[in-house]
Amino acid sequence: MAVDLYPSRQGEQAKILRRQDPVVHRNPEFSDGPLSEQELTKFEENGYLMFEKLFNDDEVSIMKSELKRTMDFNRDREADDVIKEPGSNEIRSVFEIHKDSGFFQALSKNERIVNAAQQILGSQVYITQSRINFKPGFKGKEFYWHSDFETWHTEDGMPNMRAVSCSIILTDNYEYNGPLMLIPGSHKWYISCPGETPENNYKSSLQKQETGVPDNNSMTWLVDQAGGRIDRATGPAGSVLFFECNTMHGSAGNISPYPRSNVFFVFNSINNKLTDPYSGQTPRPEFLANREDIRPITPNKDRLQNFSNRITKR
Ligand code: 6CS
Ligand code: FE
Repeated sequence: MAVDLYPSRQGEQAKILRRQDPVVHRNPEFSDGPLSEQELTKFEENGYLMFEKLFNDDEVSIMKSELKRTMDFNRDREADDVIKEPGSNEIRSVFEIHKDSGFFQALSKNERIVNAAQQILGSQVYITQSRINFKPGFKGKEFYWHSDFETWHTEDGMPNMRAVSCSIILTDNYEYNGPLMLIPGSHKWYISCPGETPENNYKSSLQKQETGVPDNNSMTWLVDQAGGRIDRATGPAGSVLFFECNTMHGSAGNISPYPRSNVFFVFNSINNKLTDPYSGQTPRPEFLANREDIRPITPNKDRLQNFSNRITKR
């Protein structure tokens, strides 16, 4: 196996390591994307970038009806890719929605988001993971602080930091319904986390992550280096947040009456395909970490449209 640039979960001691990879992979071949030089620099500095209403109200209403259909379809479906809230039967996440053969598959190829991902990663891209997070009102539970890359590297064998998450906000995100919180600049550091990965960790970590989370000292250090700032991805439905795979993020529970639903597509560079997990364990299932039949996405220019007469899942 190639050298492990980002060792983690290898002992009791947390370590703060420097990032070894560029944040924006500038490549003239993909430089005529939608992002301005100023936006790219902002992404480079902060590790995330929010676009207000990248999708208009008509598009949002299509997305919402498709979201409802996906919810209804999965409510009583017992399947690995449907994750319930800890201690209840409420849906927390539905994974691998970009293979639904309908609306979300088309959305995952939408040129507005794919072109931005290509520009940031400086290559063609594919989807390594996708999901919808529901976070219902009153009882949506938190996501503790984590870097996605820490998990994807250790448990899925993602070699380098060359992936970007795209979160399309489907409900208005307020300060009080558990919006995503991000630490500016945290993507420039890698928190090598204490502890070891339990077997089949994903069976509990998708409900409540306890391994691969930063210790309190490293987390305090990260917030201090950001000048005490913790940013929030608030905004109207249709807004889109791009965040770098190593940006430290998390979200609080939602005890407001208003749900907070997002669609997540994780674009990975075609030059950064998954290898064997660096933990030495068995790879996680395909619905969490795509390995089969990987092909670069051809961006899609079509208008979004309802797929209400089509089956929702494979
Ligand atoms: O396991 C995953 O791939 C994702 N889920 C959690 C709870 N943390 C890491 C990553 O975002
Ligand atoms: Fe995450």
